[in-house]
Amino acid sequence: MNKTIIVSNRLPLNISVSENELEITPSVGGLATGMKSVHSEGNGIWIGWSGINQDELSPDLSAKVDQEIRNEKCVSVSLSNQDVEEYYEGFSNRTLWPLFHYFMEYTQFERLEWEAYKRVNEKFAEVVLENLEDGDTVWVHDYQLLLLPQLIKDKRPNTTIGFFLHIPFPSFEIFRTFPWRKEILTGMLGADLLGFHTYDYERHFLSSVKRILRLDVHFNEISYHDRIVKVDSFPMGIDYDKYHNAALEHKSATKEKSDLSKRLEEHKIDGKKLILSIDRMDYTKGIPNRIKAFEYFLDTYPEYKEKVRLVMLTVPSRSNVPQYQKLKRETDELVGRINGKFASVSWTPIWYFYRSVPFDSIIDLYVSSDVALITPIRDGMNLVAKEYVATRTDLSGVLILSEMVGAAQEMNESLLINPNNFDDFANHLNQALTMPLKEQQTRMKNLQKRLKRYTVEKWAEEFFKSLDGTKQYKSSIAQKLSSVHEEALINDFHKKKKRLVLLDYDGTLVNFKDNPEDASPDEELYQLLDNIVKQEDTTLALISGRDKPTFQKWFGNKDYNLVTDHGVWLYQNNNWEALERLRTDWMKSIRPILETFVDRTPGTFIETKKYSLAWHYRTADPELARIRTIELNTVLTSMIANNDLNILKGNKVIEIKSSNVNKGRAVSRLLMQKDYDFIAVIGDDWTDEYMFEEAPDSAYTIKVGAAKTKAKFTLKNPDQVRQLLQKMKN
Ligand code: GDG
Repeated sequence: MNKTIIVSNRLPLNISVSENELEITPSVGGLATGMKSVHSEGNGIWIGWSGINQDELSPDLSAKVDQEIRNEKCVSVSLSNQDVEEYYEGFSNRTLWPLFHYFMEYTQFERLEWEAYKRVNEKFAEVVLENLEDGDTVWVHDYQLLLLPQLIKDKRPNTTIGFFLHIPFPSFEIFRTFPWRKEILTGMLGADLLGFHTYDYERHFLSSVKRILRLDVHFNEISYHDRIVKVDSFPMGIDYDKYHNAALEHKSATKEKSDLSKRLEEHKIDGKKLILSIDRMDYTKGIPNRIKAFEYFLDTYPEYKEKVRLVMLTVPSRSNVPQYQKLKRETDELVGRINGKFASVSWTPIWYFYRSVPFDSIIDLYVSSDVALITPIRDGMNLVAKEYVATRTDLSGVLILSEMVGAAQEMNESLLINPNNFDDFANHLNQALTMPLKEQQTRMKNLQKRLKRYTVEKWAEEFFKSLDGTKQYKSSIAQKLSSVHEEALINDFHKKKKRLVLLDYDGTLVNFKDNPEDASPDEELYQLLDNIVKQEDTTLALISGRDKPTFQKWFGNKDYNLVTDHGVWLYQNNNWEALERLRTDWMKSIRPILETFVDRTPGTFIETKKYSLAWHYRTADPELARIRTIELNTVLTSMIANNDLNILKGNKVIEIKSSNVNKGRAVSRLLMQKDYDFIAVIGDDWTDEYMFEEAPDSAYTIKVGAAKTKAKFTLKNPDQVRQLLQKMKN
């Protein structure tokens, strides 16, 4: 039975070992909850690091740990202290975490740690591969494992792989600074589906893919070699019922009040109000900023002195990393200073806890607080905001939420603020504290409605549905030219007596270059083509959008048939013949238009061919080029109506030429010359689709690259085409 393998840096288990005694408790975090149904289904497993260094345990105890982990349907990846130091605390938390959260000043680029990151991702890949069977699906989580999807895909190309990033994906301007940006992107592209919390992160990722890897992106699909990678947003939810029911129970008469709950209630007498914040002690969460803004609030609205209190729960995190130690000191000092500034005999403005508390205490805090103040500087999603809303069983309470967190995209009914604007901060806090109950309830009701529907289980389910959908791509794009097909093609080629081989040039026989003149044929290519054409009864035709002079220069002394300018000219038996009668008088009115586009779009240029004009935008900024191509298309469409012209959209080029010319017409002319019994057609471009259409059913039609095509088969790139031609040698 096919299974699902979940992979994350940490296993969803808490393991403690003391005096040779072992205690394992399943973790109750959001991710573990969301994955519960996926994980428990069939023989699904979860792969990750156990959080302890098993090398330091006795062999007996280590084996016992492994066994206990297995009992929980988990498999551990063993990490040494050095791995943890360099890959986890180092590259993950001192490079990726700050960079992806826009904290460039905290980001360090250490080659040694990058090497460790690669090494540990490979360790994870090894364990995944050991446990992977045909038909299994793999779902990889988060920024510690960005290279893992490709490492798995390389070894097991048929495995369906999903990846979800729990933190933001930064804008291109930030991501481009990263020394190993290409490796990270290609690592992620090993997945069939890439999920982000919000559309903005998805958009940033696609922008980097376009700009850095220069790949084609259609809406949210990336053509990558012979695959299509889908990118989408899936905002992670919470286990709504768990929080809601815990809050109901908290309020039930039978439940005995906890000490914390009693203390919180004591504070609320005489209509005093509690404001709550809960976060890990992390610089992304904006803790010092929040304290300073609270000070500004008390200065601006002094009437709230002795009337409100900020309860701040900060949970210790990554305390080995220097920036976190500094943050802790800064927070301690700020709380001390502000409490000192405002405190009276009976009141301190901030209650500050630096510790982790049990789940019940979290519920106590949520239930007792009138306002939740969730103001990170940057946060992938933020589940605390959602949990607070879920616990408001009487619909009272106000959520103040930073615009910079993923959750802000779907929690419009909260009071959204820019946490760096202290006036905004103070005014909204005042608004929250004076908000009529009716308005609180209306807002809370709408917030709850969405959270109830889009729970963490639903999130996992939606991701899986979409991941399953990517399997259809594999069947909807033409099938890869497998070794079986290849063998059939070659055998057929050698057997038949009237053979025709039709080949496009750019993107098919040679890779694209920034400047088309640089993509001239190399010695290997001449050899390969010569080897085909010198076989008896074989016609070889190169069919290209290139112009006649260029092909004359490159291939004029060869025995190949040449079709240039997309089908205008045919070269056979040392003779050029015009297949179409073409006008060029339109060029003088179209060229100035193209020139304005060149002026306004850096990196683009006009190529003048005998019968056509081509606007190339391969090296332009892809986002700008996308806008300009739509613009140009609109302008040209209105211009050409009376001119009998055609606009061809090629690979990063728009070409304008007399209408009715296309490669297909040239192909049908060649097909009429002889009763061919073997026909192979290979091309990569949109314009080559005309050739595939014209070819008879019995032909071997091959598209280079991944895209929807009329061809029967695909090959990845010009290298693979050359390997095929090599095998067609006599
Ligand atoms: C990353 C992304 C994204 C906190 N203190 C205690 C405690 N908690 C629980 C909360 C909540 C969770 O921890 C924190 O979740 P967040 O989403 O706020 O933040 P990160 O840990 O930074 O998580 C984040 C998330 O991944 C999911 O994709 O939302 O943006 O940074 O559930 O309730 N729980 C207990 N005691 C505590 O002291 N029991």
